[in-house]
Amino acid sequence: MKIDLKSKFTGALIGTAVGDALGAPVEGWSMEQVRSVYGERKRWKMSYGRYTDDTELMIGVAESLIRNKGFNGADMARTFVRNYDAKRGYGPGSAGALKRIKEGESWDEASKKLFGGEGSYGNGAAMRIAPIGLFYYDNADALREIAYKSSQITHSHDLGKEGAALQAFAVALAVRGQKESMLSELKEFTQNDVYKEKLRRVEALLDKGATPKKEIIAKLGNGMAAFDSVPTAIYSFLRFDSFEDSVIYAVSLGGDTDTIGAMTGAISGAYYGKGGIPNEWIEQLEDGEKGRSYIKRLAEELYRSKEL
Ligand code: R7I
Ligand code: MG
Ligand code: MG
Repeated sequence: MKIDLKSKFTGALIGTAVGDALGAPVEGWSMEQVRSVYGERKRWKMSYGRYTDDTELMIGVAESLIRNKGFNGADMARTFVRNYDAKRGYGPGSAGALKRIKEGESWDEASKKLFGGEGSYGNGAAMRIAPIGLFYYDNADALREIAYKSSQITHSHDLGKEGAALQAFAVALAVRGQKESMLSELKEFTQNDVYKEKLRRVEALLDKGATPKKEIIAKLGNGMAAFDSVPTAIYSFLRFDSFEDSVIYAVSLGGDTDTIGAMTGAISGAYYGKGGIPNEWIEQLEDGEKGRSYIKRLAEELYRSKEL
């Protein structure tokens, strides 16, 4: 079945928000604690519906790409600063970089001072990257370059940037309908040994089929580091045949649930389109000033800016 491109753009952005909102109430919880909230049922009810920093930053990426008809680092950084709402629960590194930018430091310098000058390898650049995966879905070189540059605003560590590029490329491949060949394409795309090893593990685990969640967590990770969460999202997408099953699985692993949910939701939404996302979840999403209606409009504008 051919899913139209506009629906895929909407699916990726709304999918990010849905995964984020499902994971938000249980972020940092163990697998067992998550089960105690959502239960063993196959269908999950979204009770909360508010998104976190993951989606707020994703919105900023989309807004800036649309306004500039492509990447503009200073504008994207300013947009993050303008949209910043501490109640959405930002990672300390991202919050620190945005504060420095607000105080006048340049967009591509502020993040370098984090973590003793190492820069952050958190998943904060990857979790917001869906609009870049969409905008550059047909150009892998531009996608890599812009994924790295957009990461630099908050994440200057190579592992933070590579995780963002990998997540962006997974979204791009999903837009192109490449699920079967996704893993081999990703393995070829990544330039980093840490991610190459993680992708080898993803492949071995997929070949193995049903595997205890504890083993998935041990081998792929469920934490806030990009290399402990981006491969987990890719696995969660590839392992199942629907948006719903993939995102429920991602959140059920516990740990950084909103973020692994958001990233799995982005890839799955880009693959199945908006129609693949359960309506009850979309309707439960907040719909204030920058809620679900706004996110849908952003996806449509991003799609139009791509078509022009
Ligand atoms: O990556 P970031 O924006 O965090 C995103 C997370 C998501 O779960 C969101 O939902 C939100 O809850 O926050 O924020 P960072 O602080 O840059 O990175 C996340 C964490 O990764 C840090 O707080 C550190 O624990 C760890 N980390 C590092 N630790 C040591 N050395 C990241 N980089 C380093 C490092 O270089
Ligand atoms: Mg969050
Ligand atoms: Mg998180």
